[in-house]
Amino acid sequence: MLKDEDRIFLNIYGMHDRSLAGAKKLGRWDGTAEIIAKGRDWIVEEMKKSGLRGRGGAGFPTGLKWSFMPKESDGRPHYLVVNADESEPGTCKDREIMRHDPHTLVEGCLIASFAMGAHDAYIYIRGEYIREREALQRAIDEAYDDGLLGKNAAGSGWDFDLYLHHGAGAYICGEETALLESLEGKKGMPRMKPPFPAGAGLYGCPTTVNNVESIAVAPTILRRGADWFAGMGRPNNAGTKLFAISGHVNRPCVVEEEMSISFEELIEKHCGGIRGGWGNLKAVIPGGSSVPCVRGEKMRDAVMDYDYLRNELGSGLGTAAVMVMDQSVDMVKAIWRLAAFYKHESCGQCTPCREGTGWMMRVMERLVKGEAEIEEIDMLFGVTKQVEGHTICALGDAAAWPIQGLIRNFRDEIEDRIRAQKSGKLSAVAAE
Ligand code: L3W
Ligand code: SF4
Repeated sequence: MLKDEDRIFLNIYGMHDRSLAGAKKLGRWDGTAEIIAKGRDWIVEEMKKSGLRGRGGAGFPTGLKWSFMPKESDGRPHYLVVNADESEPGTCKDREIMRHDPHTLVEGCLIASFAMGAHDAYIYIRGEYIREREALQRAIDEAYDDGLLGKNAAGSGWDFDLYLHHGAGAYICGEETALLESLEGKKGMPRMKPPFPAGAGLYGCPTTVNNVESIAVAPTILRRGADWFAGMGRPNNAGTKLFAISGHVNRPCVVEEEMSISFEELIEKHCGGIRGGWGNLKAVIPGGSSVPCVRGEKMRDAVMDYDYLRNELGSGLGTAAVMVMDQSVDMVKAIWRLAAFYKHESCGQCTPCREGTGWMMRVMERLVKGEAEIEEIDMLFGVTKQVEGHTICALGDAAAWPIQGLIRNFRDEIEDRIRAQKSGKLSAVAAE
């Protein structure tokens, strides 16, 4: 359980003044120049030692990613790009940072950019985030007025400019290379990797793309030390994490907790328990809509971190958007809705995803109506396997995994539905 003194995000829900003056009282921008004076190598090594894994969904080690940026300049500028296109269904944690604690991010951008030799950084913010854009722009303007950005930023000797770019509301622009395309003024379509952005990213230049939370925690890690951060959570799952808990809990919330907290403790301590009690828990999607659902009874003792959810439950921590579903939820319909989402958001450039998402959605539609044959369940599973791992970007996997989770965990519900339809017992409401 996270101790109060170990919290990084001190202004979730905006209980304090979020202006620069208020942020400074909370310790933001404290000794930024001193951190930078320790040099690029020290910062990157410290980030590696902290064990921070990327908070955007994939959990790739942040310090390692920073180390991929070329040490020497070959004449091309380096860029940091912050992925603030928070669009994963269920995910609303970065929103809290940008609305109420924006200086954690702005300070993080300066330090991270210095560590990667970047004099410019872009924050790409989701189209729907109007208030967040305004709050963030205010923070950027304040930082310029105070000499924290611009020439000799924060007295560090490093010249640094930070730009905010407002997206137009497409889920796929959260995929890092689609985001770069969009930032360049093109249609947001993912690029083939490799090359990874560190080799050829924005305008073909060395670029690191990091999630908002990953960048926003960096200044505190560097102030308090890698060992402090690494001392929280289980090995390989270090630190604190923002969890966004929605659905059938008594008090949905965004909360910072220690990584590897148990699901039960997370829900009891911060959400007032499951609606109707633990016996009423049916399923949980623990990491945003792209990870498979898990049956409720398996979740109670679950450890909320990357390795446990993946290795023990076949799911994932993803963005730590924890969606809780009680017995009132029709699982087949819920996953059909996600299938429709991915079909809508597919950019269409690769065949398995373009055709597969439509195909999977249509079969899911027939399953909702109970109009399919039982054998089609295995066929649908087979199609998800044809899509998974055969596409340019992770959207194909993201479309396949929720359906795989449904079939693995709630096959009985699908079969019951087909049988009920055949015997004329499927209610009109269930099938609509
Ligand atoms: C250099 C290598 N760089 C990997 C970098 C790569 C990227 C990061 C992770 O998808 C997942 C997705 C969603 N040399 C490298 C390398 N990198 N190998 O590491 O890469 P990757 O491909 O594992 O994942 P990704 O494409 O970044 C992200 C899942 O997250 N997700 C949520 C997404 C939604 C949001 C949101 O709304 N905020 O993030 C939830 O599960 O499905 O699997 O930077 O370049 N050899
Ligand atoms: Fe586009 Fe889907 Fe291919 Fe990703 S997997 S590039 S979203 S068609």
